[in-house]
Amino acid sequence: MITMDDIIREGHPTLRDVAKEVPIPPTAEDVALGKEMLQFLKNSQDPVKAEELHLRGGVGLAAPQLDSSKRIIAVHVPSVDPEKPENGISTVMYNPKVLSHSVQEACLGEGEGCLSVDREVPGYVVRAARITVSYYDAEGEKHKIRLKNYNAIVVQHEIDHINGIMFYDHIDEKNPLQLKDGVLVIE
Ligand code: FHF
Ligand code: ZN
Repeated sequence: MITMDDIIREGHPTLRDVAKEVPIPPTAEDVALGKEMLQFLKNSQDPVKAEELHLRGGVGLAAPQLDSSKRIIAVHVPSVDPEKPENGISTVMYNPKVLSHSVQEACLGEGEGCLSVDREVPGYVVRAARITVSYYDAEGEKHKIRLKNYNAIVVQHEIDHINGIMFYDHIDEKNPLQLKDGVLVIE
């Protein structure tokens, strides 16, 4: 089981490496890792388990955060509307790739945080509002999906990790809370 002790923190060089593609179909080891990553996210969002295990709540996790320099990410964003579970996303992606993105930009109104960053970093993290992503699943099947708003932001945060990029790299250090016109603010 993955716990906070397995997550490396900023300053660890692996977080700045470009992770390696994984073989497709994924090896049994990579399938097991993906499952563990998704289970960590579920546990971290379960109030009872999160307290027992001292987990910080997370909606995404990338293999490099576990000091494993592989292009594997997990995302677990439950839909806010129980009538529309398709608005959420819960999956493991092997070799995910952003095929295209909107010109329109978006950011979270609260800024972003990271399981590998034990401090608050204020500032807007401006990203694409919509992306088209390809990835392989645990069975080696290829998928191509369109994501928007919050789901798109989370997946971009995770794909950044497999490219050695941290969320604060996107923050304007001179004017962290200044937004250009037209940037969609997600509350
Ligand atoms: C999080 N947590 O998941 C943040 C951090 C925008 O690479 O957003 O570092 F648990 C992955 C509902 C709403 C339930 C929010 C991507 C952020 C990715 C993890 N928590 C939440 C929740 C959260 C990071 N990460 C603050 C830990
Ligand atoms: Zn992160």
